[in-house]
Amino acid sequence: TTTNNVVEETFTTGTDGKTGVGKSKTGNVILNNGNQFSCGSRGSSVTKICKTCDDIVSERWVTMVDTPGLFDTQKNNREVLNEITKCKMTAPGPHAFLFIFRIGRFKIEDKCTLDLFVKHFGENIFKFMVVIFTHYDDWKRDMENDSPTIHDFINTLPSQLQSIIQNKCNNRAVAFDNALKGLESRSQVAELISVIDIMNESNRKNGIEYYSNLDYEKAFIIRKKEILRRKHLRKMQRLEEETRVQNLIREAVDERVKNRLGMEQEKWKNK
Ligand SMILES: Nc1nc2c(ncn2[C@@H]2O[C@H](COP(=O)(O)OP(=O)(O)OP(=O)(O)O)[C@@H](O)[C@H]2O)c(=O)[nH]1
Ligand SMILES: [Mg+2]
Repeated sequence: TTTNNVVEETFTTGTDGKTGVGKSKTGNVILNNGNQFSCGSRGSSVTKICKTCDDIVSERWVTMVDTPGLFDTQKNNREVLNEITKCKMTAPGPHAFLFIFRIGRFKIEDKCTLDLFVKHFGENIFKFMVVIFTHYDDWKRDMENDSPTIHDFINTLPSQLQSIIQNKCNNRAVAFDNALKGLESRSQVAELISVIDIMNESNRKNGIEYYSNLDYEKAFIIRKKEILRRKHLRKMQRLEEETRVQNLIREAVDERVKNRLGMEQEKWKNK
């Protein structure tokens, strides 16, 4: 809402996803202010560190964080997730996570990207997640039907991802054609902002404002517990293996001693 030209509403959001899917370009399109975030069609990952930029979009301040992508061509996923965390967890916390996929054939790496992200930030992240499918222009070109919707595309995805979008993200998915200009481009941004508004409104009703440090700490504890559980499991497996080998040795020794004794007894009997 605006009162006397003062923008009251404000929110922080960021682009996340695999490298090269169009995160930075989408950030630029949302902010409508040119090339704040470097993007490009290159053979290796473009965005290396997070960058924050803000502007008025649909009558509110939007702070946008552009992040590097997972499966970066040089950095490992742990380094990328740490870089995203450093930037995302600046107070108070993001109101939305824009998880970006490139429209097209869904690959194992796409699923891994989402899994890694959710493992790192915890299941609570779904409350703030909106999925954006970029390269909508490619999809439109390929379709015979004149006006395919993004939900037509979602119906073609593997059922696991369909279910995540429909159930965990409450069907919050928007298509972006980042090649569009002018009004057409702004109308897709307005659609996204209205999806975020509805999400924020519903979160506020449940007493949640943004993804907080507490959400992150909860996820951190779950991750640590999982690491400890796996370590414990490996230790138990090692112990079991050691005991099994020791028993085998003992059995073999017992067998040899028994045979030896038998032979000695035979010798005595025959004397
Ligand atoms: N035609 C078309 N091109 C797009 C679209 N979205 C992004 N691109 C192009 O895809 C290329 C990669 O986009 P980036 O925004 O750099 O991708 P990124 O996810 O930020 O990549 P990294 O920073 O390397 O992880 C650029 O050349 C963009 O112009 C889209 O919707 N349609
Ligand atoms: Mg980028």
